[in-house]
Amino acid sequence: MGNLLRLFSVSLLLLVLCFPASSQVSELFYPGFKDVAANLTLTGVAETEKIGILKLTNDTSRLMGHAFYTSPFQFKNKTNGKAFSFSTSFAFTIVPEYPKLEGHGLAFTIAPSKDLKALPSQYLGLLNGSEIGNLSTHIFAVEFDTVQDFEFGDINDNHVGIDINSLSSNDSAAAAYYKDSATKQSINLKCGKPIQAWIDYDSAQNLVNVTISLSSSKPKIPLLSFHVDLSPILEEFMYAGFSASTGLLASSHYISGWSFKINGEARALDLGSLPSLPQPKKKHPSLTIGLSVSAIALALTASSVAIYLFMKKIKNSDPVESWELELGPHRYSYQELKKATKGFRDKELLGQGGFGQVYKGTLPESKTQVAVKRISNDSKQGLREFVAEIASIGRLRHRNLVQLLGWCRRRGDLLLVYDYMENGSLDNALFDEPKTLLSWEQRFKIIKGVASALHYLHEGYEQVVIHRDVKASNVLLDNELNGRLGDFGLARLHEHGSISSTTTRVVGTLGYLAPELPRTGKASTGSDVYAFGALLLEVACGRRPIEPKAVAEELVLVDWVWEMYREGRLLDVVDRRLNGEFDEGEVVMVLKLGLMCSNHGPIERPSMRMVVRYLDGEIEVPRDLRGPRRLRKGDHDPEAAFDDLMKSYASSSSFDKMSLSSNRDMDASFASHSTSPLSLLHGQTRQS
Ligand SMILES: *[C@@H]1O[C@H](CO)[C@@H](O)[C@H](O)[C@H]1NC(C)=O
Ligand SMILES: *[C@@H]1O[C@H](CO)[C@@H](O)[C@H](O)[C@H]1NC(C)=O
Ligand SMILES: *[C@@H]1O[C@H](CO)[C@@H](O)[C@H](O)[C@H]1NC(C)=O
Ligand SMILES: *[C@@H]1O[C@H](CO)[C@@H](O)[C@H](O)[C@H]1NC(C)=O
Ligand SMILES: *[C@@H]1O[C@H](CO)[C@@H](O)[C@H](O)[C@H]1NC(C)=O
Ligand SMILES: *[C@@H]1O[C@H](CO)[C@@H](O)[C@H](O)[C@H]1NC(C)=O
Ligand SMILES: *[C@@H]1O[C@H](CO)[C@@H](O)[C@H](O)[C@H]1NC(C)=O
Ligand SMILES: *[C@@H]1O[C@H](CO)[C@@H](O)[C@H](O)[C@H]1NC(C)=O
Ligand SMILES: CC(=O)N[C@H]1CO[C@H](CO)[C@@H](O)[C@@H]1O
Repeated sequence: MGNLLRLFSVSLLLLVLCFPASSQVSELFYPGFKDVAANLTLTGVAETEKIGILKLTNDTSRLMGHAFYTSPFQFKNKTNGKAFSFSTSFAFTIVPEYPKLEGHGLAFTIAPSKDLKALPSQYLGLLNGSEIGNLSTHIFAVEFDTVQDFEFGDINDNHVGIDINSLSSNDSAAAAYYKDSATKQSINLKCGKPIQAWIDYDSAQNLVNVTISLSSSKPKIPLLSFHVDLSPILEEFMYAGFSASTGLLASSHYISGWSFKINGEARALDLGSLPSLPQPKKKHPSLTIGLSVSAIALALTASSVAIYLFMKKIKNSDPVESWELELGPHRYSYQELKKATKGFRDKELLGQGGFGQVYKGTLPESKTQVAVKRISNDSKQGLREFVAEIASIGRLRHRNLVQLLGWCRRRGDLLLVYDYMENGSLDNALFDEPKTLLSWEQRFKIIKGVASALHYLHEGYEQVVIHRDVKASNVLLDNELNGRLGDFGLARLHEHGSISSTTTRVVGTLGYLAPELPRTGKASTGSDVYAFGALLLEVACGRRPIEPKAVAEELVLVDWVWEMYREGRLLDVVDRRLNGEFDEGEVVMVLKLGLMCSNHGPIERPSMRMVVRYLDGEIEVPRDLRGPRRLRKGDHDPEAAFDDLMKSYASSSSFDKMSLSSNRDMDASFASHSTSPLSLLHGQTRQS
C-alpha cells in the first residue's frame, strides 16, 4: 500500500516535472491592445498606441517591428513529438504612405526566439540571408506581402503565403476570399481598411488553413489549405506574434486585435468593436459643408501661406511636382544630402563611377552611412521618365545588389542614394595592395553572389535588365564580404535620355566589352555574360582583363588563359598571391567557366541561369572546351569588327573621354601606358 502511494506521488512529481507549463497560458484574447504592454515583447519600432492599436512599423523606409507574446507557448507534446493544433485570428491594417507605393508586409510568426536577428525589406523582419532554408531555423510564418520579390518567387505584390524556414512561400495565393465555392473576391491588402485573418492548424489532418476577409464572418472556404506536418518545424516551446518590415517602399502596419489558442478554436473577434485607426486628416467633407465663404477664403489664404512656407523651406530644390510626390519616400532633400556628405567635400569622395562622383555620407537623422552618387548636368527633358525609371530600379531587390535607397534632384544635379558598402570595391580589394588579401574562399563567395545578382537582373524581374557595365570596380563588398553589384539600371536611364550624354556614350569598359558590341551596338544578356567571364578570370588570376604593363603575350587575359589551358597548364594562371591555397576543383571550374563566357559567339556563351548552376555545382563544366576565340564560318570578320569599334568610339567626342567616363582604373592605365590606347583595343579584338 505504502509502495503504491510512493509510486503515485513519484508519478505525480514526474507529471509535474514533465509539464511545468501546465499552468501556462494556452489562450489569448486581445480585442485591442490597451494595457497589455506588459504581456507583449516589442522590438524594433513596434509600439502600442494609446487607442489600443499595435503599430508594427510606420511609413519610414527600412524599418522592422516585432511583437511577441512575452511567454512561449507549448506547441508540441514532448512525449510523442507531435505538434499541437492551434488557431489564431487577428485584424490588421496596412496603410501605405502613397497609394501605389507600399511595402513590404507583415507576417504572423511562430519563432524560437522573441529577438529575431533579421533583415527588413523583403525579409519581412523574419530571417536574415544566412538562415534561409536552414532546417535549424524553426520559423513558421504566414505572410501578407505587398511587394513582389523575385528573389523569393513571389507571385504578385498582393499575396498571402505560408513560409517555412524561408521566404520562398511553400504555398501562396493572391489575396482574396471565397464568397462561395464558385466566386472568389479579391482583397487589396493595402486598402487601409482592417482585414481579418484566420490561421488554423489541424494536427490530426496535418493541414494549415489561411482565410482572410473584410468582415468578421469567416468565409467557409479557406484561401490557402496546405498539407504539412509542423512537428519537425515547431519546437516544444515557441513564441507567437507578428513581424513587419518596410523597404525602399514603406507602409504603416497595424494590428488591432488578436486571438490565439492552442488545441482549440480561437475566440472570435468582432471587427466592429476593435479600436479603429484615426481617420486620415486630409479630408473632412462634413466640415466643409458648414463652412462659410469667408471661412473658405481664410482657409485658402492659410493654405497658400503654408504652401509658401513649404516652398521656402525647400527653396534649394526644384518645385515639387504632383507626380513626384507619389515617390515621396525615396526623395531626400538636397539639404539633407549636402549635410550628409559635408557639402560634397572632396574628402568624402569615394570614387568616380561611370556616371558621376560617389561620396560617402552619413544621413543626419538616422545616422546611417550611405553612398551618394552625384550625376551632374542631367538633361531636364527626360525627368519624368527618369523618376519612373528610378521607381523601377528601386523595385529591383536582391541581396547581391547594392540597394538604391532614394534620390534627389536639384537643378542640374541628380543624386542617388545607395547603401554604403564598407569594404569598397572588388577592384580595390584585388589590386590596390589591400591590407589583407582576399582568400580563394572569399573570392568564390563574391563570384557566386555576383552571378546570382546578374541572373536576377536577366531573368528575375518583370523586364530583362541588362547591366552593361559589369566589372570589378562595380562589384562592391559589404561588411561580410558579400559581392554586391552596383550601378545597375543606370545604363537604361542613360538610354532613355534621362541622363544626358555630355559625359559621352558609355558602352562599357575595355576588357569587359563583348566583341559583338561595337558591331551591333546592342547590349544583350550575352554581352553581360561576356563581361562576367572576364570578371571570373580576373578574380581567379588576380590580373586585370587587359594589363598594359604586362609583356605582349599576356596583354589580354582571356587569350593568355586560353593558351595556358591548351597547353595543359591551367593552374599556372591562378593568382600567385594565393600561395597555392585554394580548392583546385573550384578554381579550374571558375577558369573554364570564364573561358566559356568569353566565347566570341554570343549564343555559345552560357546563360546566367546556367552559370549559377555551374557555380553551385549542380552541373559540371564540360571536360574539354571549344576554343573561345575560334570563329566559325559566317561569323564576322574580326578586322571589320575592329573598324566598327573605332567608328563607335570616334562618334563619342574623344576616345579619352570615353575611358574617363567609364573606368577610373583604365584611365590610370592609359596614363601610365606609353603606347596609344589603340594598341590595347587592337589587342582585345586580335585573333589568337
Ligand atoms: C498577462 O500575463 C499574466 C501572466 O502570464 C496573466 O495572468 C494576465 O492575465 C495576462 N494579462 C493579459 C491582459 O493577458
Ligand atoms: C518612424 O519610426 C522611426 C523609429 O521610431 C522614427 O525615427 C521615425 O521618425 C518615424 N517616422 C514617422 C514618419 O513617424
Ligand atoms: C502526449 O502524448 C502522450 C503519448 O501519446 C499522451 O499520453 C499524452 O496525453 C499527450 N499529452 C498531451 C498534453 O497531449
Ligand atoms: C542570422 O540569424 C541567426 C539566428 O537568429 C543569428 O544567429 C545570426 O547571427 C544572424 N546573422 C546575421 C548576420 O545577423
Ligand atoms: C544552419 O544553422 C546552424 C545554426 O545556426 C548552423 O550550425 C548550420 O551550419 C546551418 N546549416 C546550413 C546548411 O547553413
Ligand atoms: C517549404 O519550402 C522550403 C523552402 O522552399 C523547403 O525547403 C521545404 O522543404 C518546404 N517544406 C514543405 C513542407 O513543403
Ligand atoms: C481547412 O479547410 C478545409 C476545407 O478546405 C476543411 O475541410 C478543414 O476542416 C479546415 N481545417 C481547419 C482546421 O480549419
Ligand atoms: C551641361 O550640358 C549642356 C548641354 O546639355 C552643356 O552645354 C553644358 O556645358 C553642360 N554643363 C556642364 C557644367 O557640364
Ligand atoms: C578585407 C576587408 O577589408 N575586410 C573588412 C571588411 O569590413 C569589416 C567591417 O568594417 C572589417 O572588419 C574587415 O576588416
